[in-house]
Amino acid sequence: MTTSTEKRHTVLSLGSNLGDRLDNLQEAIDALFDAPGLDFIGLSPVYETKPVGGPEQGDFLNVVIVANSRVSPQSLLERVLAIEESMARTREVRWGPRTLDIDIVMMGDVTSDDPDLLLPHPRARERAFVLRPWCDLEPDATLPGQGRVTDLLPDVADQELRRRDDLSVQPPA
Ligand code: PH2
Ligand code: MG
Ligand code: MG
Repeated sequence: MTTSTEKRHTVLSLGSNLGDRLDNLQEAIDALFDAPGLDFIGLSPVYETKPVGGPEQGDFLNVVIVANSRVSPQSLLERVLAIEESMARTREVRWGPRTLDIDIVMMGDVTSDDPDLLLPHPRARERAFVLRPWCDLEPDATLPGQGRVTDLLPDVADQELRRRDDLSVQPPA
């Protein structure tokens, strides 16, 4: 499916609604770029967002990261799962509360129908907590196969979220 040297424009969505949410996001950002193969491009503002789907639960903090990936989708997925695990994420309830969730939204032109790694992410277009911060970071972004992010935003306008300019996470050290 991939070679390891090609660079792919990669978009990640991070969310937390348990524990110290901002700290969780920062820890994940630092861990993601700890190993070689992922080159940081940019980080969105922090958004506080009402939970979409799942049981009754607290509000999330969400951010979007853009990077160049020189690792394969499978290898990036392994990195993501290892970070989620190291941060003691529990996965008991689908779409339930979590200390940290990292979703790979897209990786260049990669398409994957592996159920463990669907690419581009099939629900990204339905989620304001992905589209809104992504659009702040990359106003001209396109979700492959779905169109421009600015054009997808009106469809999720009913989802409650607010930009928290009083909160910030730092680019990876
Ligand atoms: N993640 C989910 C389900 N629902 N809602 C918000 N606001 N933010 C999330 O990150 C989120 C969600 C599943 O990963
Ligand atoms: Mg998710
Ligand atoms: Mg996930």
